[in-house]
Amino acid sequence: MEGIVTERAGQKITVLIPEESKEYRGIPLGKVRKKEKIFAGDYVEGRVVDSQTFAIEKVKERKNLLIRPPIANVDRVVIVSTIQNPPFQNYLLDNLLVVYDFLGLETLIVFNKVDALDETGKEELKKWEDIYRNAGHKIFRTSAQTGEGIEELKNELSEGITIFAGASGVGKSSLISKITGVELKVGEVSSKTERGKHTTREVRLIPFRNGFIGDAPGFSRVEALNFMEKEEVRNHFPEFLRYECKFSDCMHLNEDGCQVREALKKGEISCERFKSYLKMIHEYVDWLNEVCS
Ligand SMILES: Nc1nc2c(ncn2[C@@H]2O[C@H](COP(=O)(O)OP(=O)(O)O)[C@@H](O)[C@H]2O)c(=O)[nH]1
Ligand SMILES: [Mg+2]
Ligand SMILES: [Zn+2]
Repeated sequence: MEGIVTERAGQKITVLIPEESKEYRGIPLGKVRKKEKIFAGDYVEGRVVDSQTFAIEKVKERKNLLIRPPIANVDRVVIVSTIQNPPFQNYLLDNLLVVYDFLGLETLIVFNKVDALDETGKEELKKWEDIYRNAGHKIFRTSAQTGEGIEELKNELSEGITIFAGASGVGKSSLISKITGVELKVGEVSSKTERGKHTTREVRLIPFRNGFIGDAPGFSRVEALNFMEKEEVRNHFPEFLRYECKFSDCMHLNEDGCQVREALKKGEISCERFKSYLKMIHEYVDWLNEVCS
């Protein structure tokens, strides 16, 4: 029989058998125990031993494994931000977009707490939505409080394993609770302040439609260069890929015939996004102030 690990907390492994819609305590058999670790998100094969126990005979090959918290076979990441309370951090969002795209995951951008925006906040939201939509990203506005935008978001999460990521306090746990109907701890302390106290945080995948949803840590900082080479970063700004520069290895800095720079001049690429790109790769260009005032 086939199952999926929905929870891994210390020695405790929970396996859901979708066929029966029932959860069992998973016990890895000797061969498995010696060979590999088991993580939430792992697809496993085995047999039901008694009404509470599932013997894990095999862990299927993982397509990926995210760390902190460890979750295997993630398909999609909902990156949650707010414009106000806490204030929007576009550099954090840009790093998360680059890193998850590099890892081969689908990314969705959610602006949450739209119920609580003042007039300035509403203007800001429009501005950033335009920027990310033009860059080619999928965007949702939501309120975990009023339910605005929740149905549209739900419809994107029907299959596969989805995790929610973003700064702490933006409403990740609130959104997951609203979507799945399963109560999660809201206002929980960020993983940063927790670090050291708990080395591995427990993860739980919550069944939703034909897929699963998991909470991820509140990142306060993520740097693309911790995951990839400097030359790789430009490949994960989808709007840059629309342009063909004179040199195929163009870093869009000071090269001749750089079409990304031309697109910036014409306003086709956002200066905010380009500034994030430069910051990510620790570069500076003299022409920036002239083009992006
Ligand atoms: N006004 C408003 N508050 C929200 C919304 N979503 C979450 N909150 C509040 O924001 C705080 C942090 O939420 P939480 O879900 O714990 O954020 P997390 O750290 O990203 O998991 C809590 O006090 C929530 O009640 C929303 O859509 N609107
Ligand atoms: Mg949370
Ligand atoms: Zn270029």
